[in-house]
Amino acid sequence: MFRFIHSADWQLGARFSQFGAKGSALREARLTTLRRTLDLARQKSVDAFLVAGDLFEDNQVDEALVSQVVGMFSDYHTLPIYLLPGNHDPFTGPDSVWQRRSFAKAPAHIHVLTRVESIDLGGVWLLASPLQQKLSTVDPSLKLVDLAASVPAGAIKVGITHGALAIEGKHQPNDFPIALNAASRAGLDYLAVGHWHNWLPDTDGGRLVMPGTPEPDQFDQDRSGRVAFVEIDAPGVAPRVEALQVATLDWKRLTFDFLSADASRTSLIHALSSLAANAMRTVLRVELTGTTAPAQLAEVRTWLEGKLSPFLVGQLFDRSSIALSAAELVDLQSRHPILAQVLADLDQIEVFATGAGGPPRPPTDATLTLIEAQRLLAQSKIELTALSAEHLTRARQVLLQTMQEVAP
Ligand SMILES: [Mn+2]
Repeated sequence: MFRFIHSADWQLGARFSQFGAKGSALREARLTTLRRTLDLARQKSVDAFLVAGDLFEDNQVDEALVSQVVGMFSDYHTLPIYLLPGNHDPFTGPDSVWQRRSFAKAPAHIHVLTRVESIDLGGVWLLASPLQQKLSTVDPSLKLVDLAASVPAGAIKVGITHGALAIEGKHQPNDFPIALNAASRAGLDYLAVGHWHNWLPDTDGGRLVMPGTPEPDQFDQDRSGRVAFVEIDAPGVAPRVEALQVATLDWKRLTFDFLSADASRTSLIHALSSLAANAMRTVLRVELTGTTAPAQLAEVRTWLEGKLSPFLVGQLFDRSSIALSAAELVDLQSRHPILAQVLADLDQIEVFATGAGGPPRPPTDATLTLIEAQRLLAQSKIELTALSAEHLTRARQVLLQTMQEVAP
């Protein structure tokens, strides 16, 4: 039996600059998670610890980080560790992170898979296809086909590589597209893949696994924060794969919608109190949506800022738009006559496109003709009839915000 941990996409050194000074807490969390995962590997006495690419955010990460990571791996001297260069940290030669002094001095149980090679782990073969560039249209698992044929038949064969899965419409052509049958095509018992940050289940009869990032880095990842714990009883026997939850931080997104402000406030109070116990481990974003008056927006912002302060990261993300009174609108239009004309043209386009006008407005000199509207839209390859009221509403919101932000 062969038992191992398969992880990928640690992206150590990722900056998280969108969170300002809090970014360092997120960087630190990744190291906490790595240490926890190595502890788990030791508790389970696994035969190997695999990183299927993108251990590092890029090849330019600080030497202090590289030294810290190699130092951490060094503490687990009974655990064979195999690190594969991915597209973020490709093995490009002397300038790659794998050529740093820390790796040159690393103890022998830390292996960097810098070339296409097969490694004998004692009746079990690890077959590696590392990345040596940031982009390629070639499937990196193709190199594993010949490699697998060159090792003794009747051995357990585990491949490791990095790239997108070649799922129609879900990958870029130059993002190392890996065939969905890459494991069975090469006769592998298991293919450890990294690249996408959500766990991708049930591919190639359960032999091809993408575990996702062990530490979430986006709000919409519902299947991240895991590593794969894999057991293979014998050659040709389906692997047992268990997702181990290892993440340190939880990313949550909540919404306050001004269209239903009272209900939003009630449900936010409820949601925030359920997150309170774990606040220092939560990266929280509250999105403001809908339309509201400036005074109400200010009141809600102040209220929310107080509620968000206990969280490790508490981010207000304002997607709401300002509802202006008729007097405010007249004032704005008089200060921005050209943009006011654009606003009137948008209203007119909505009449042409949908037969109905936008919101009532103080009268302007709407002079846009149907022919002119079609000519203007054609320049942007837009069919007048393809425009919906929602498109025009969005365009007006952007314009109104611009009018309020630019100096009169
Ligand atoms: Mn990647």
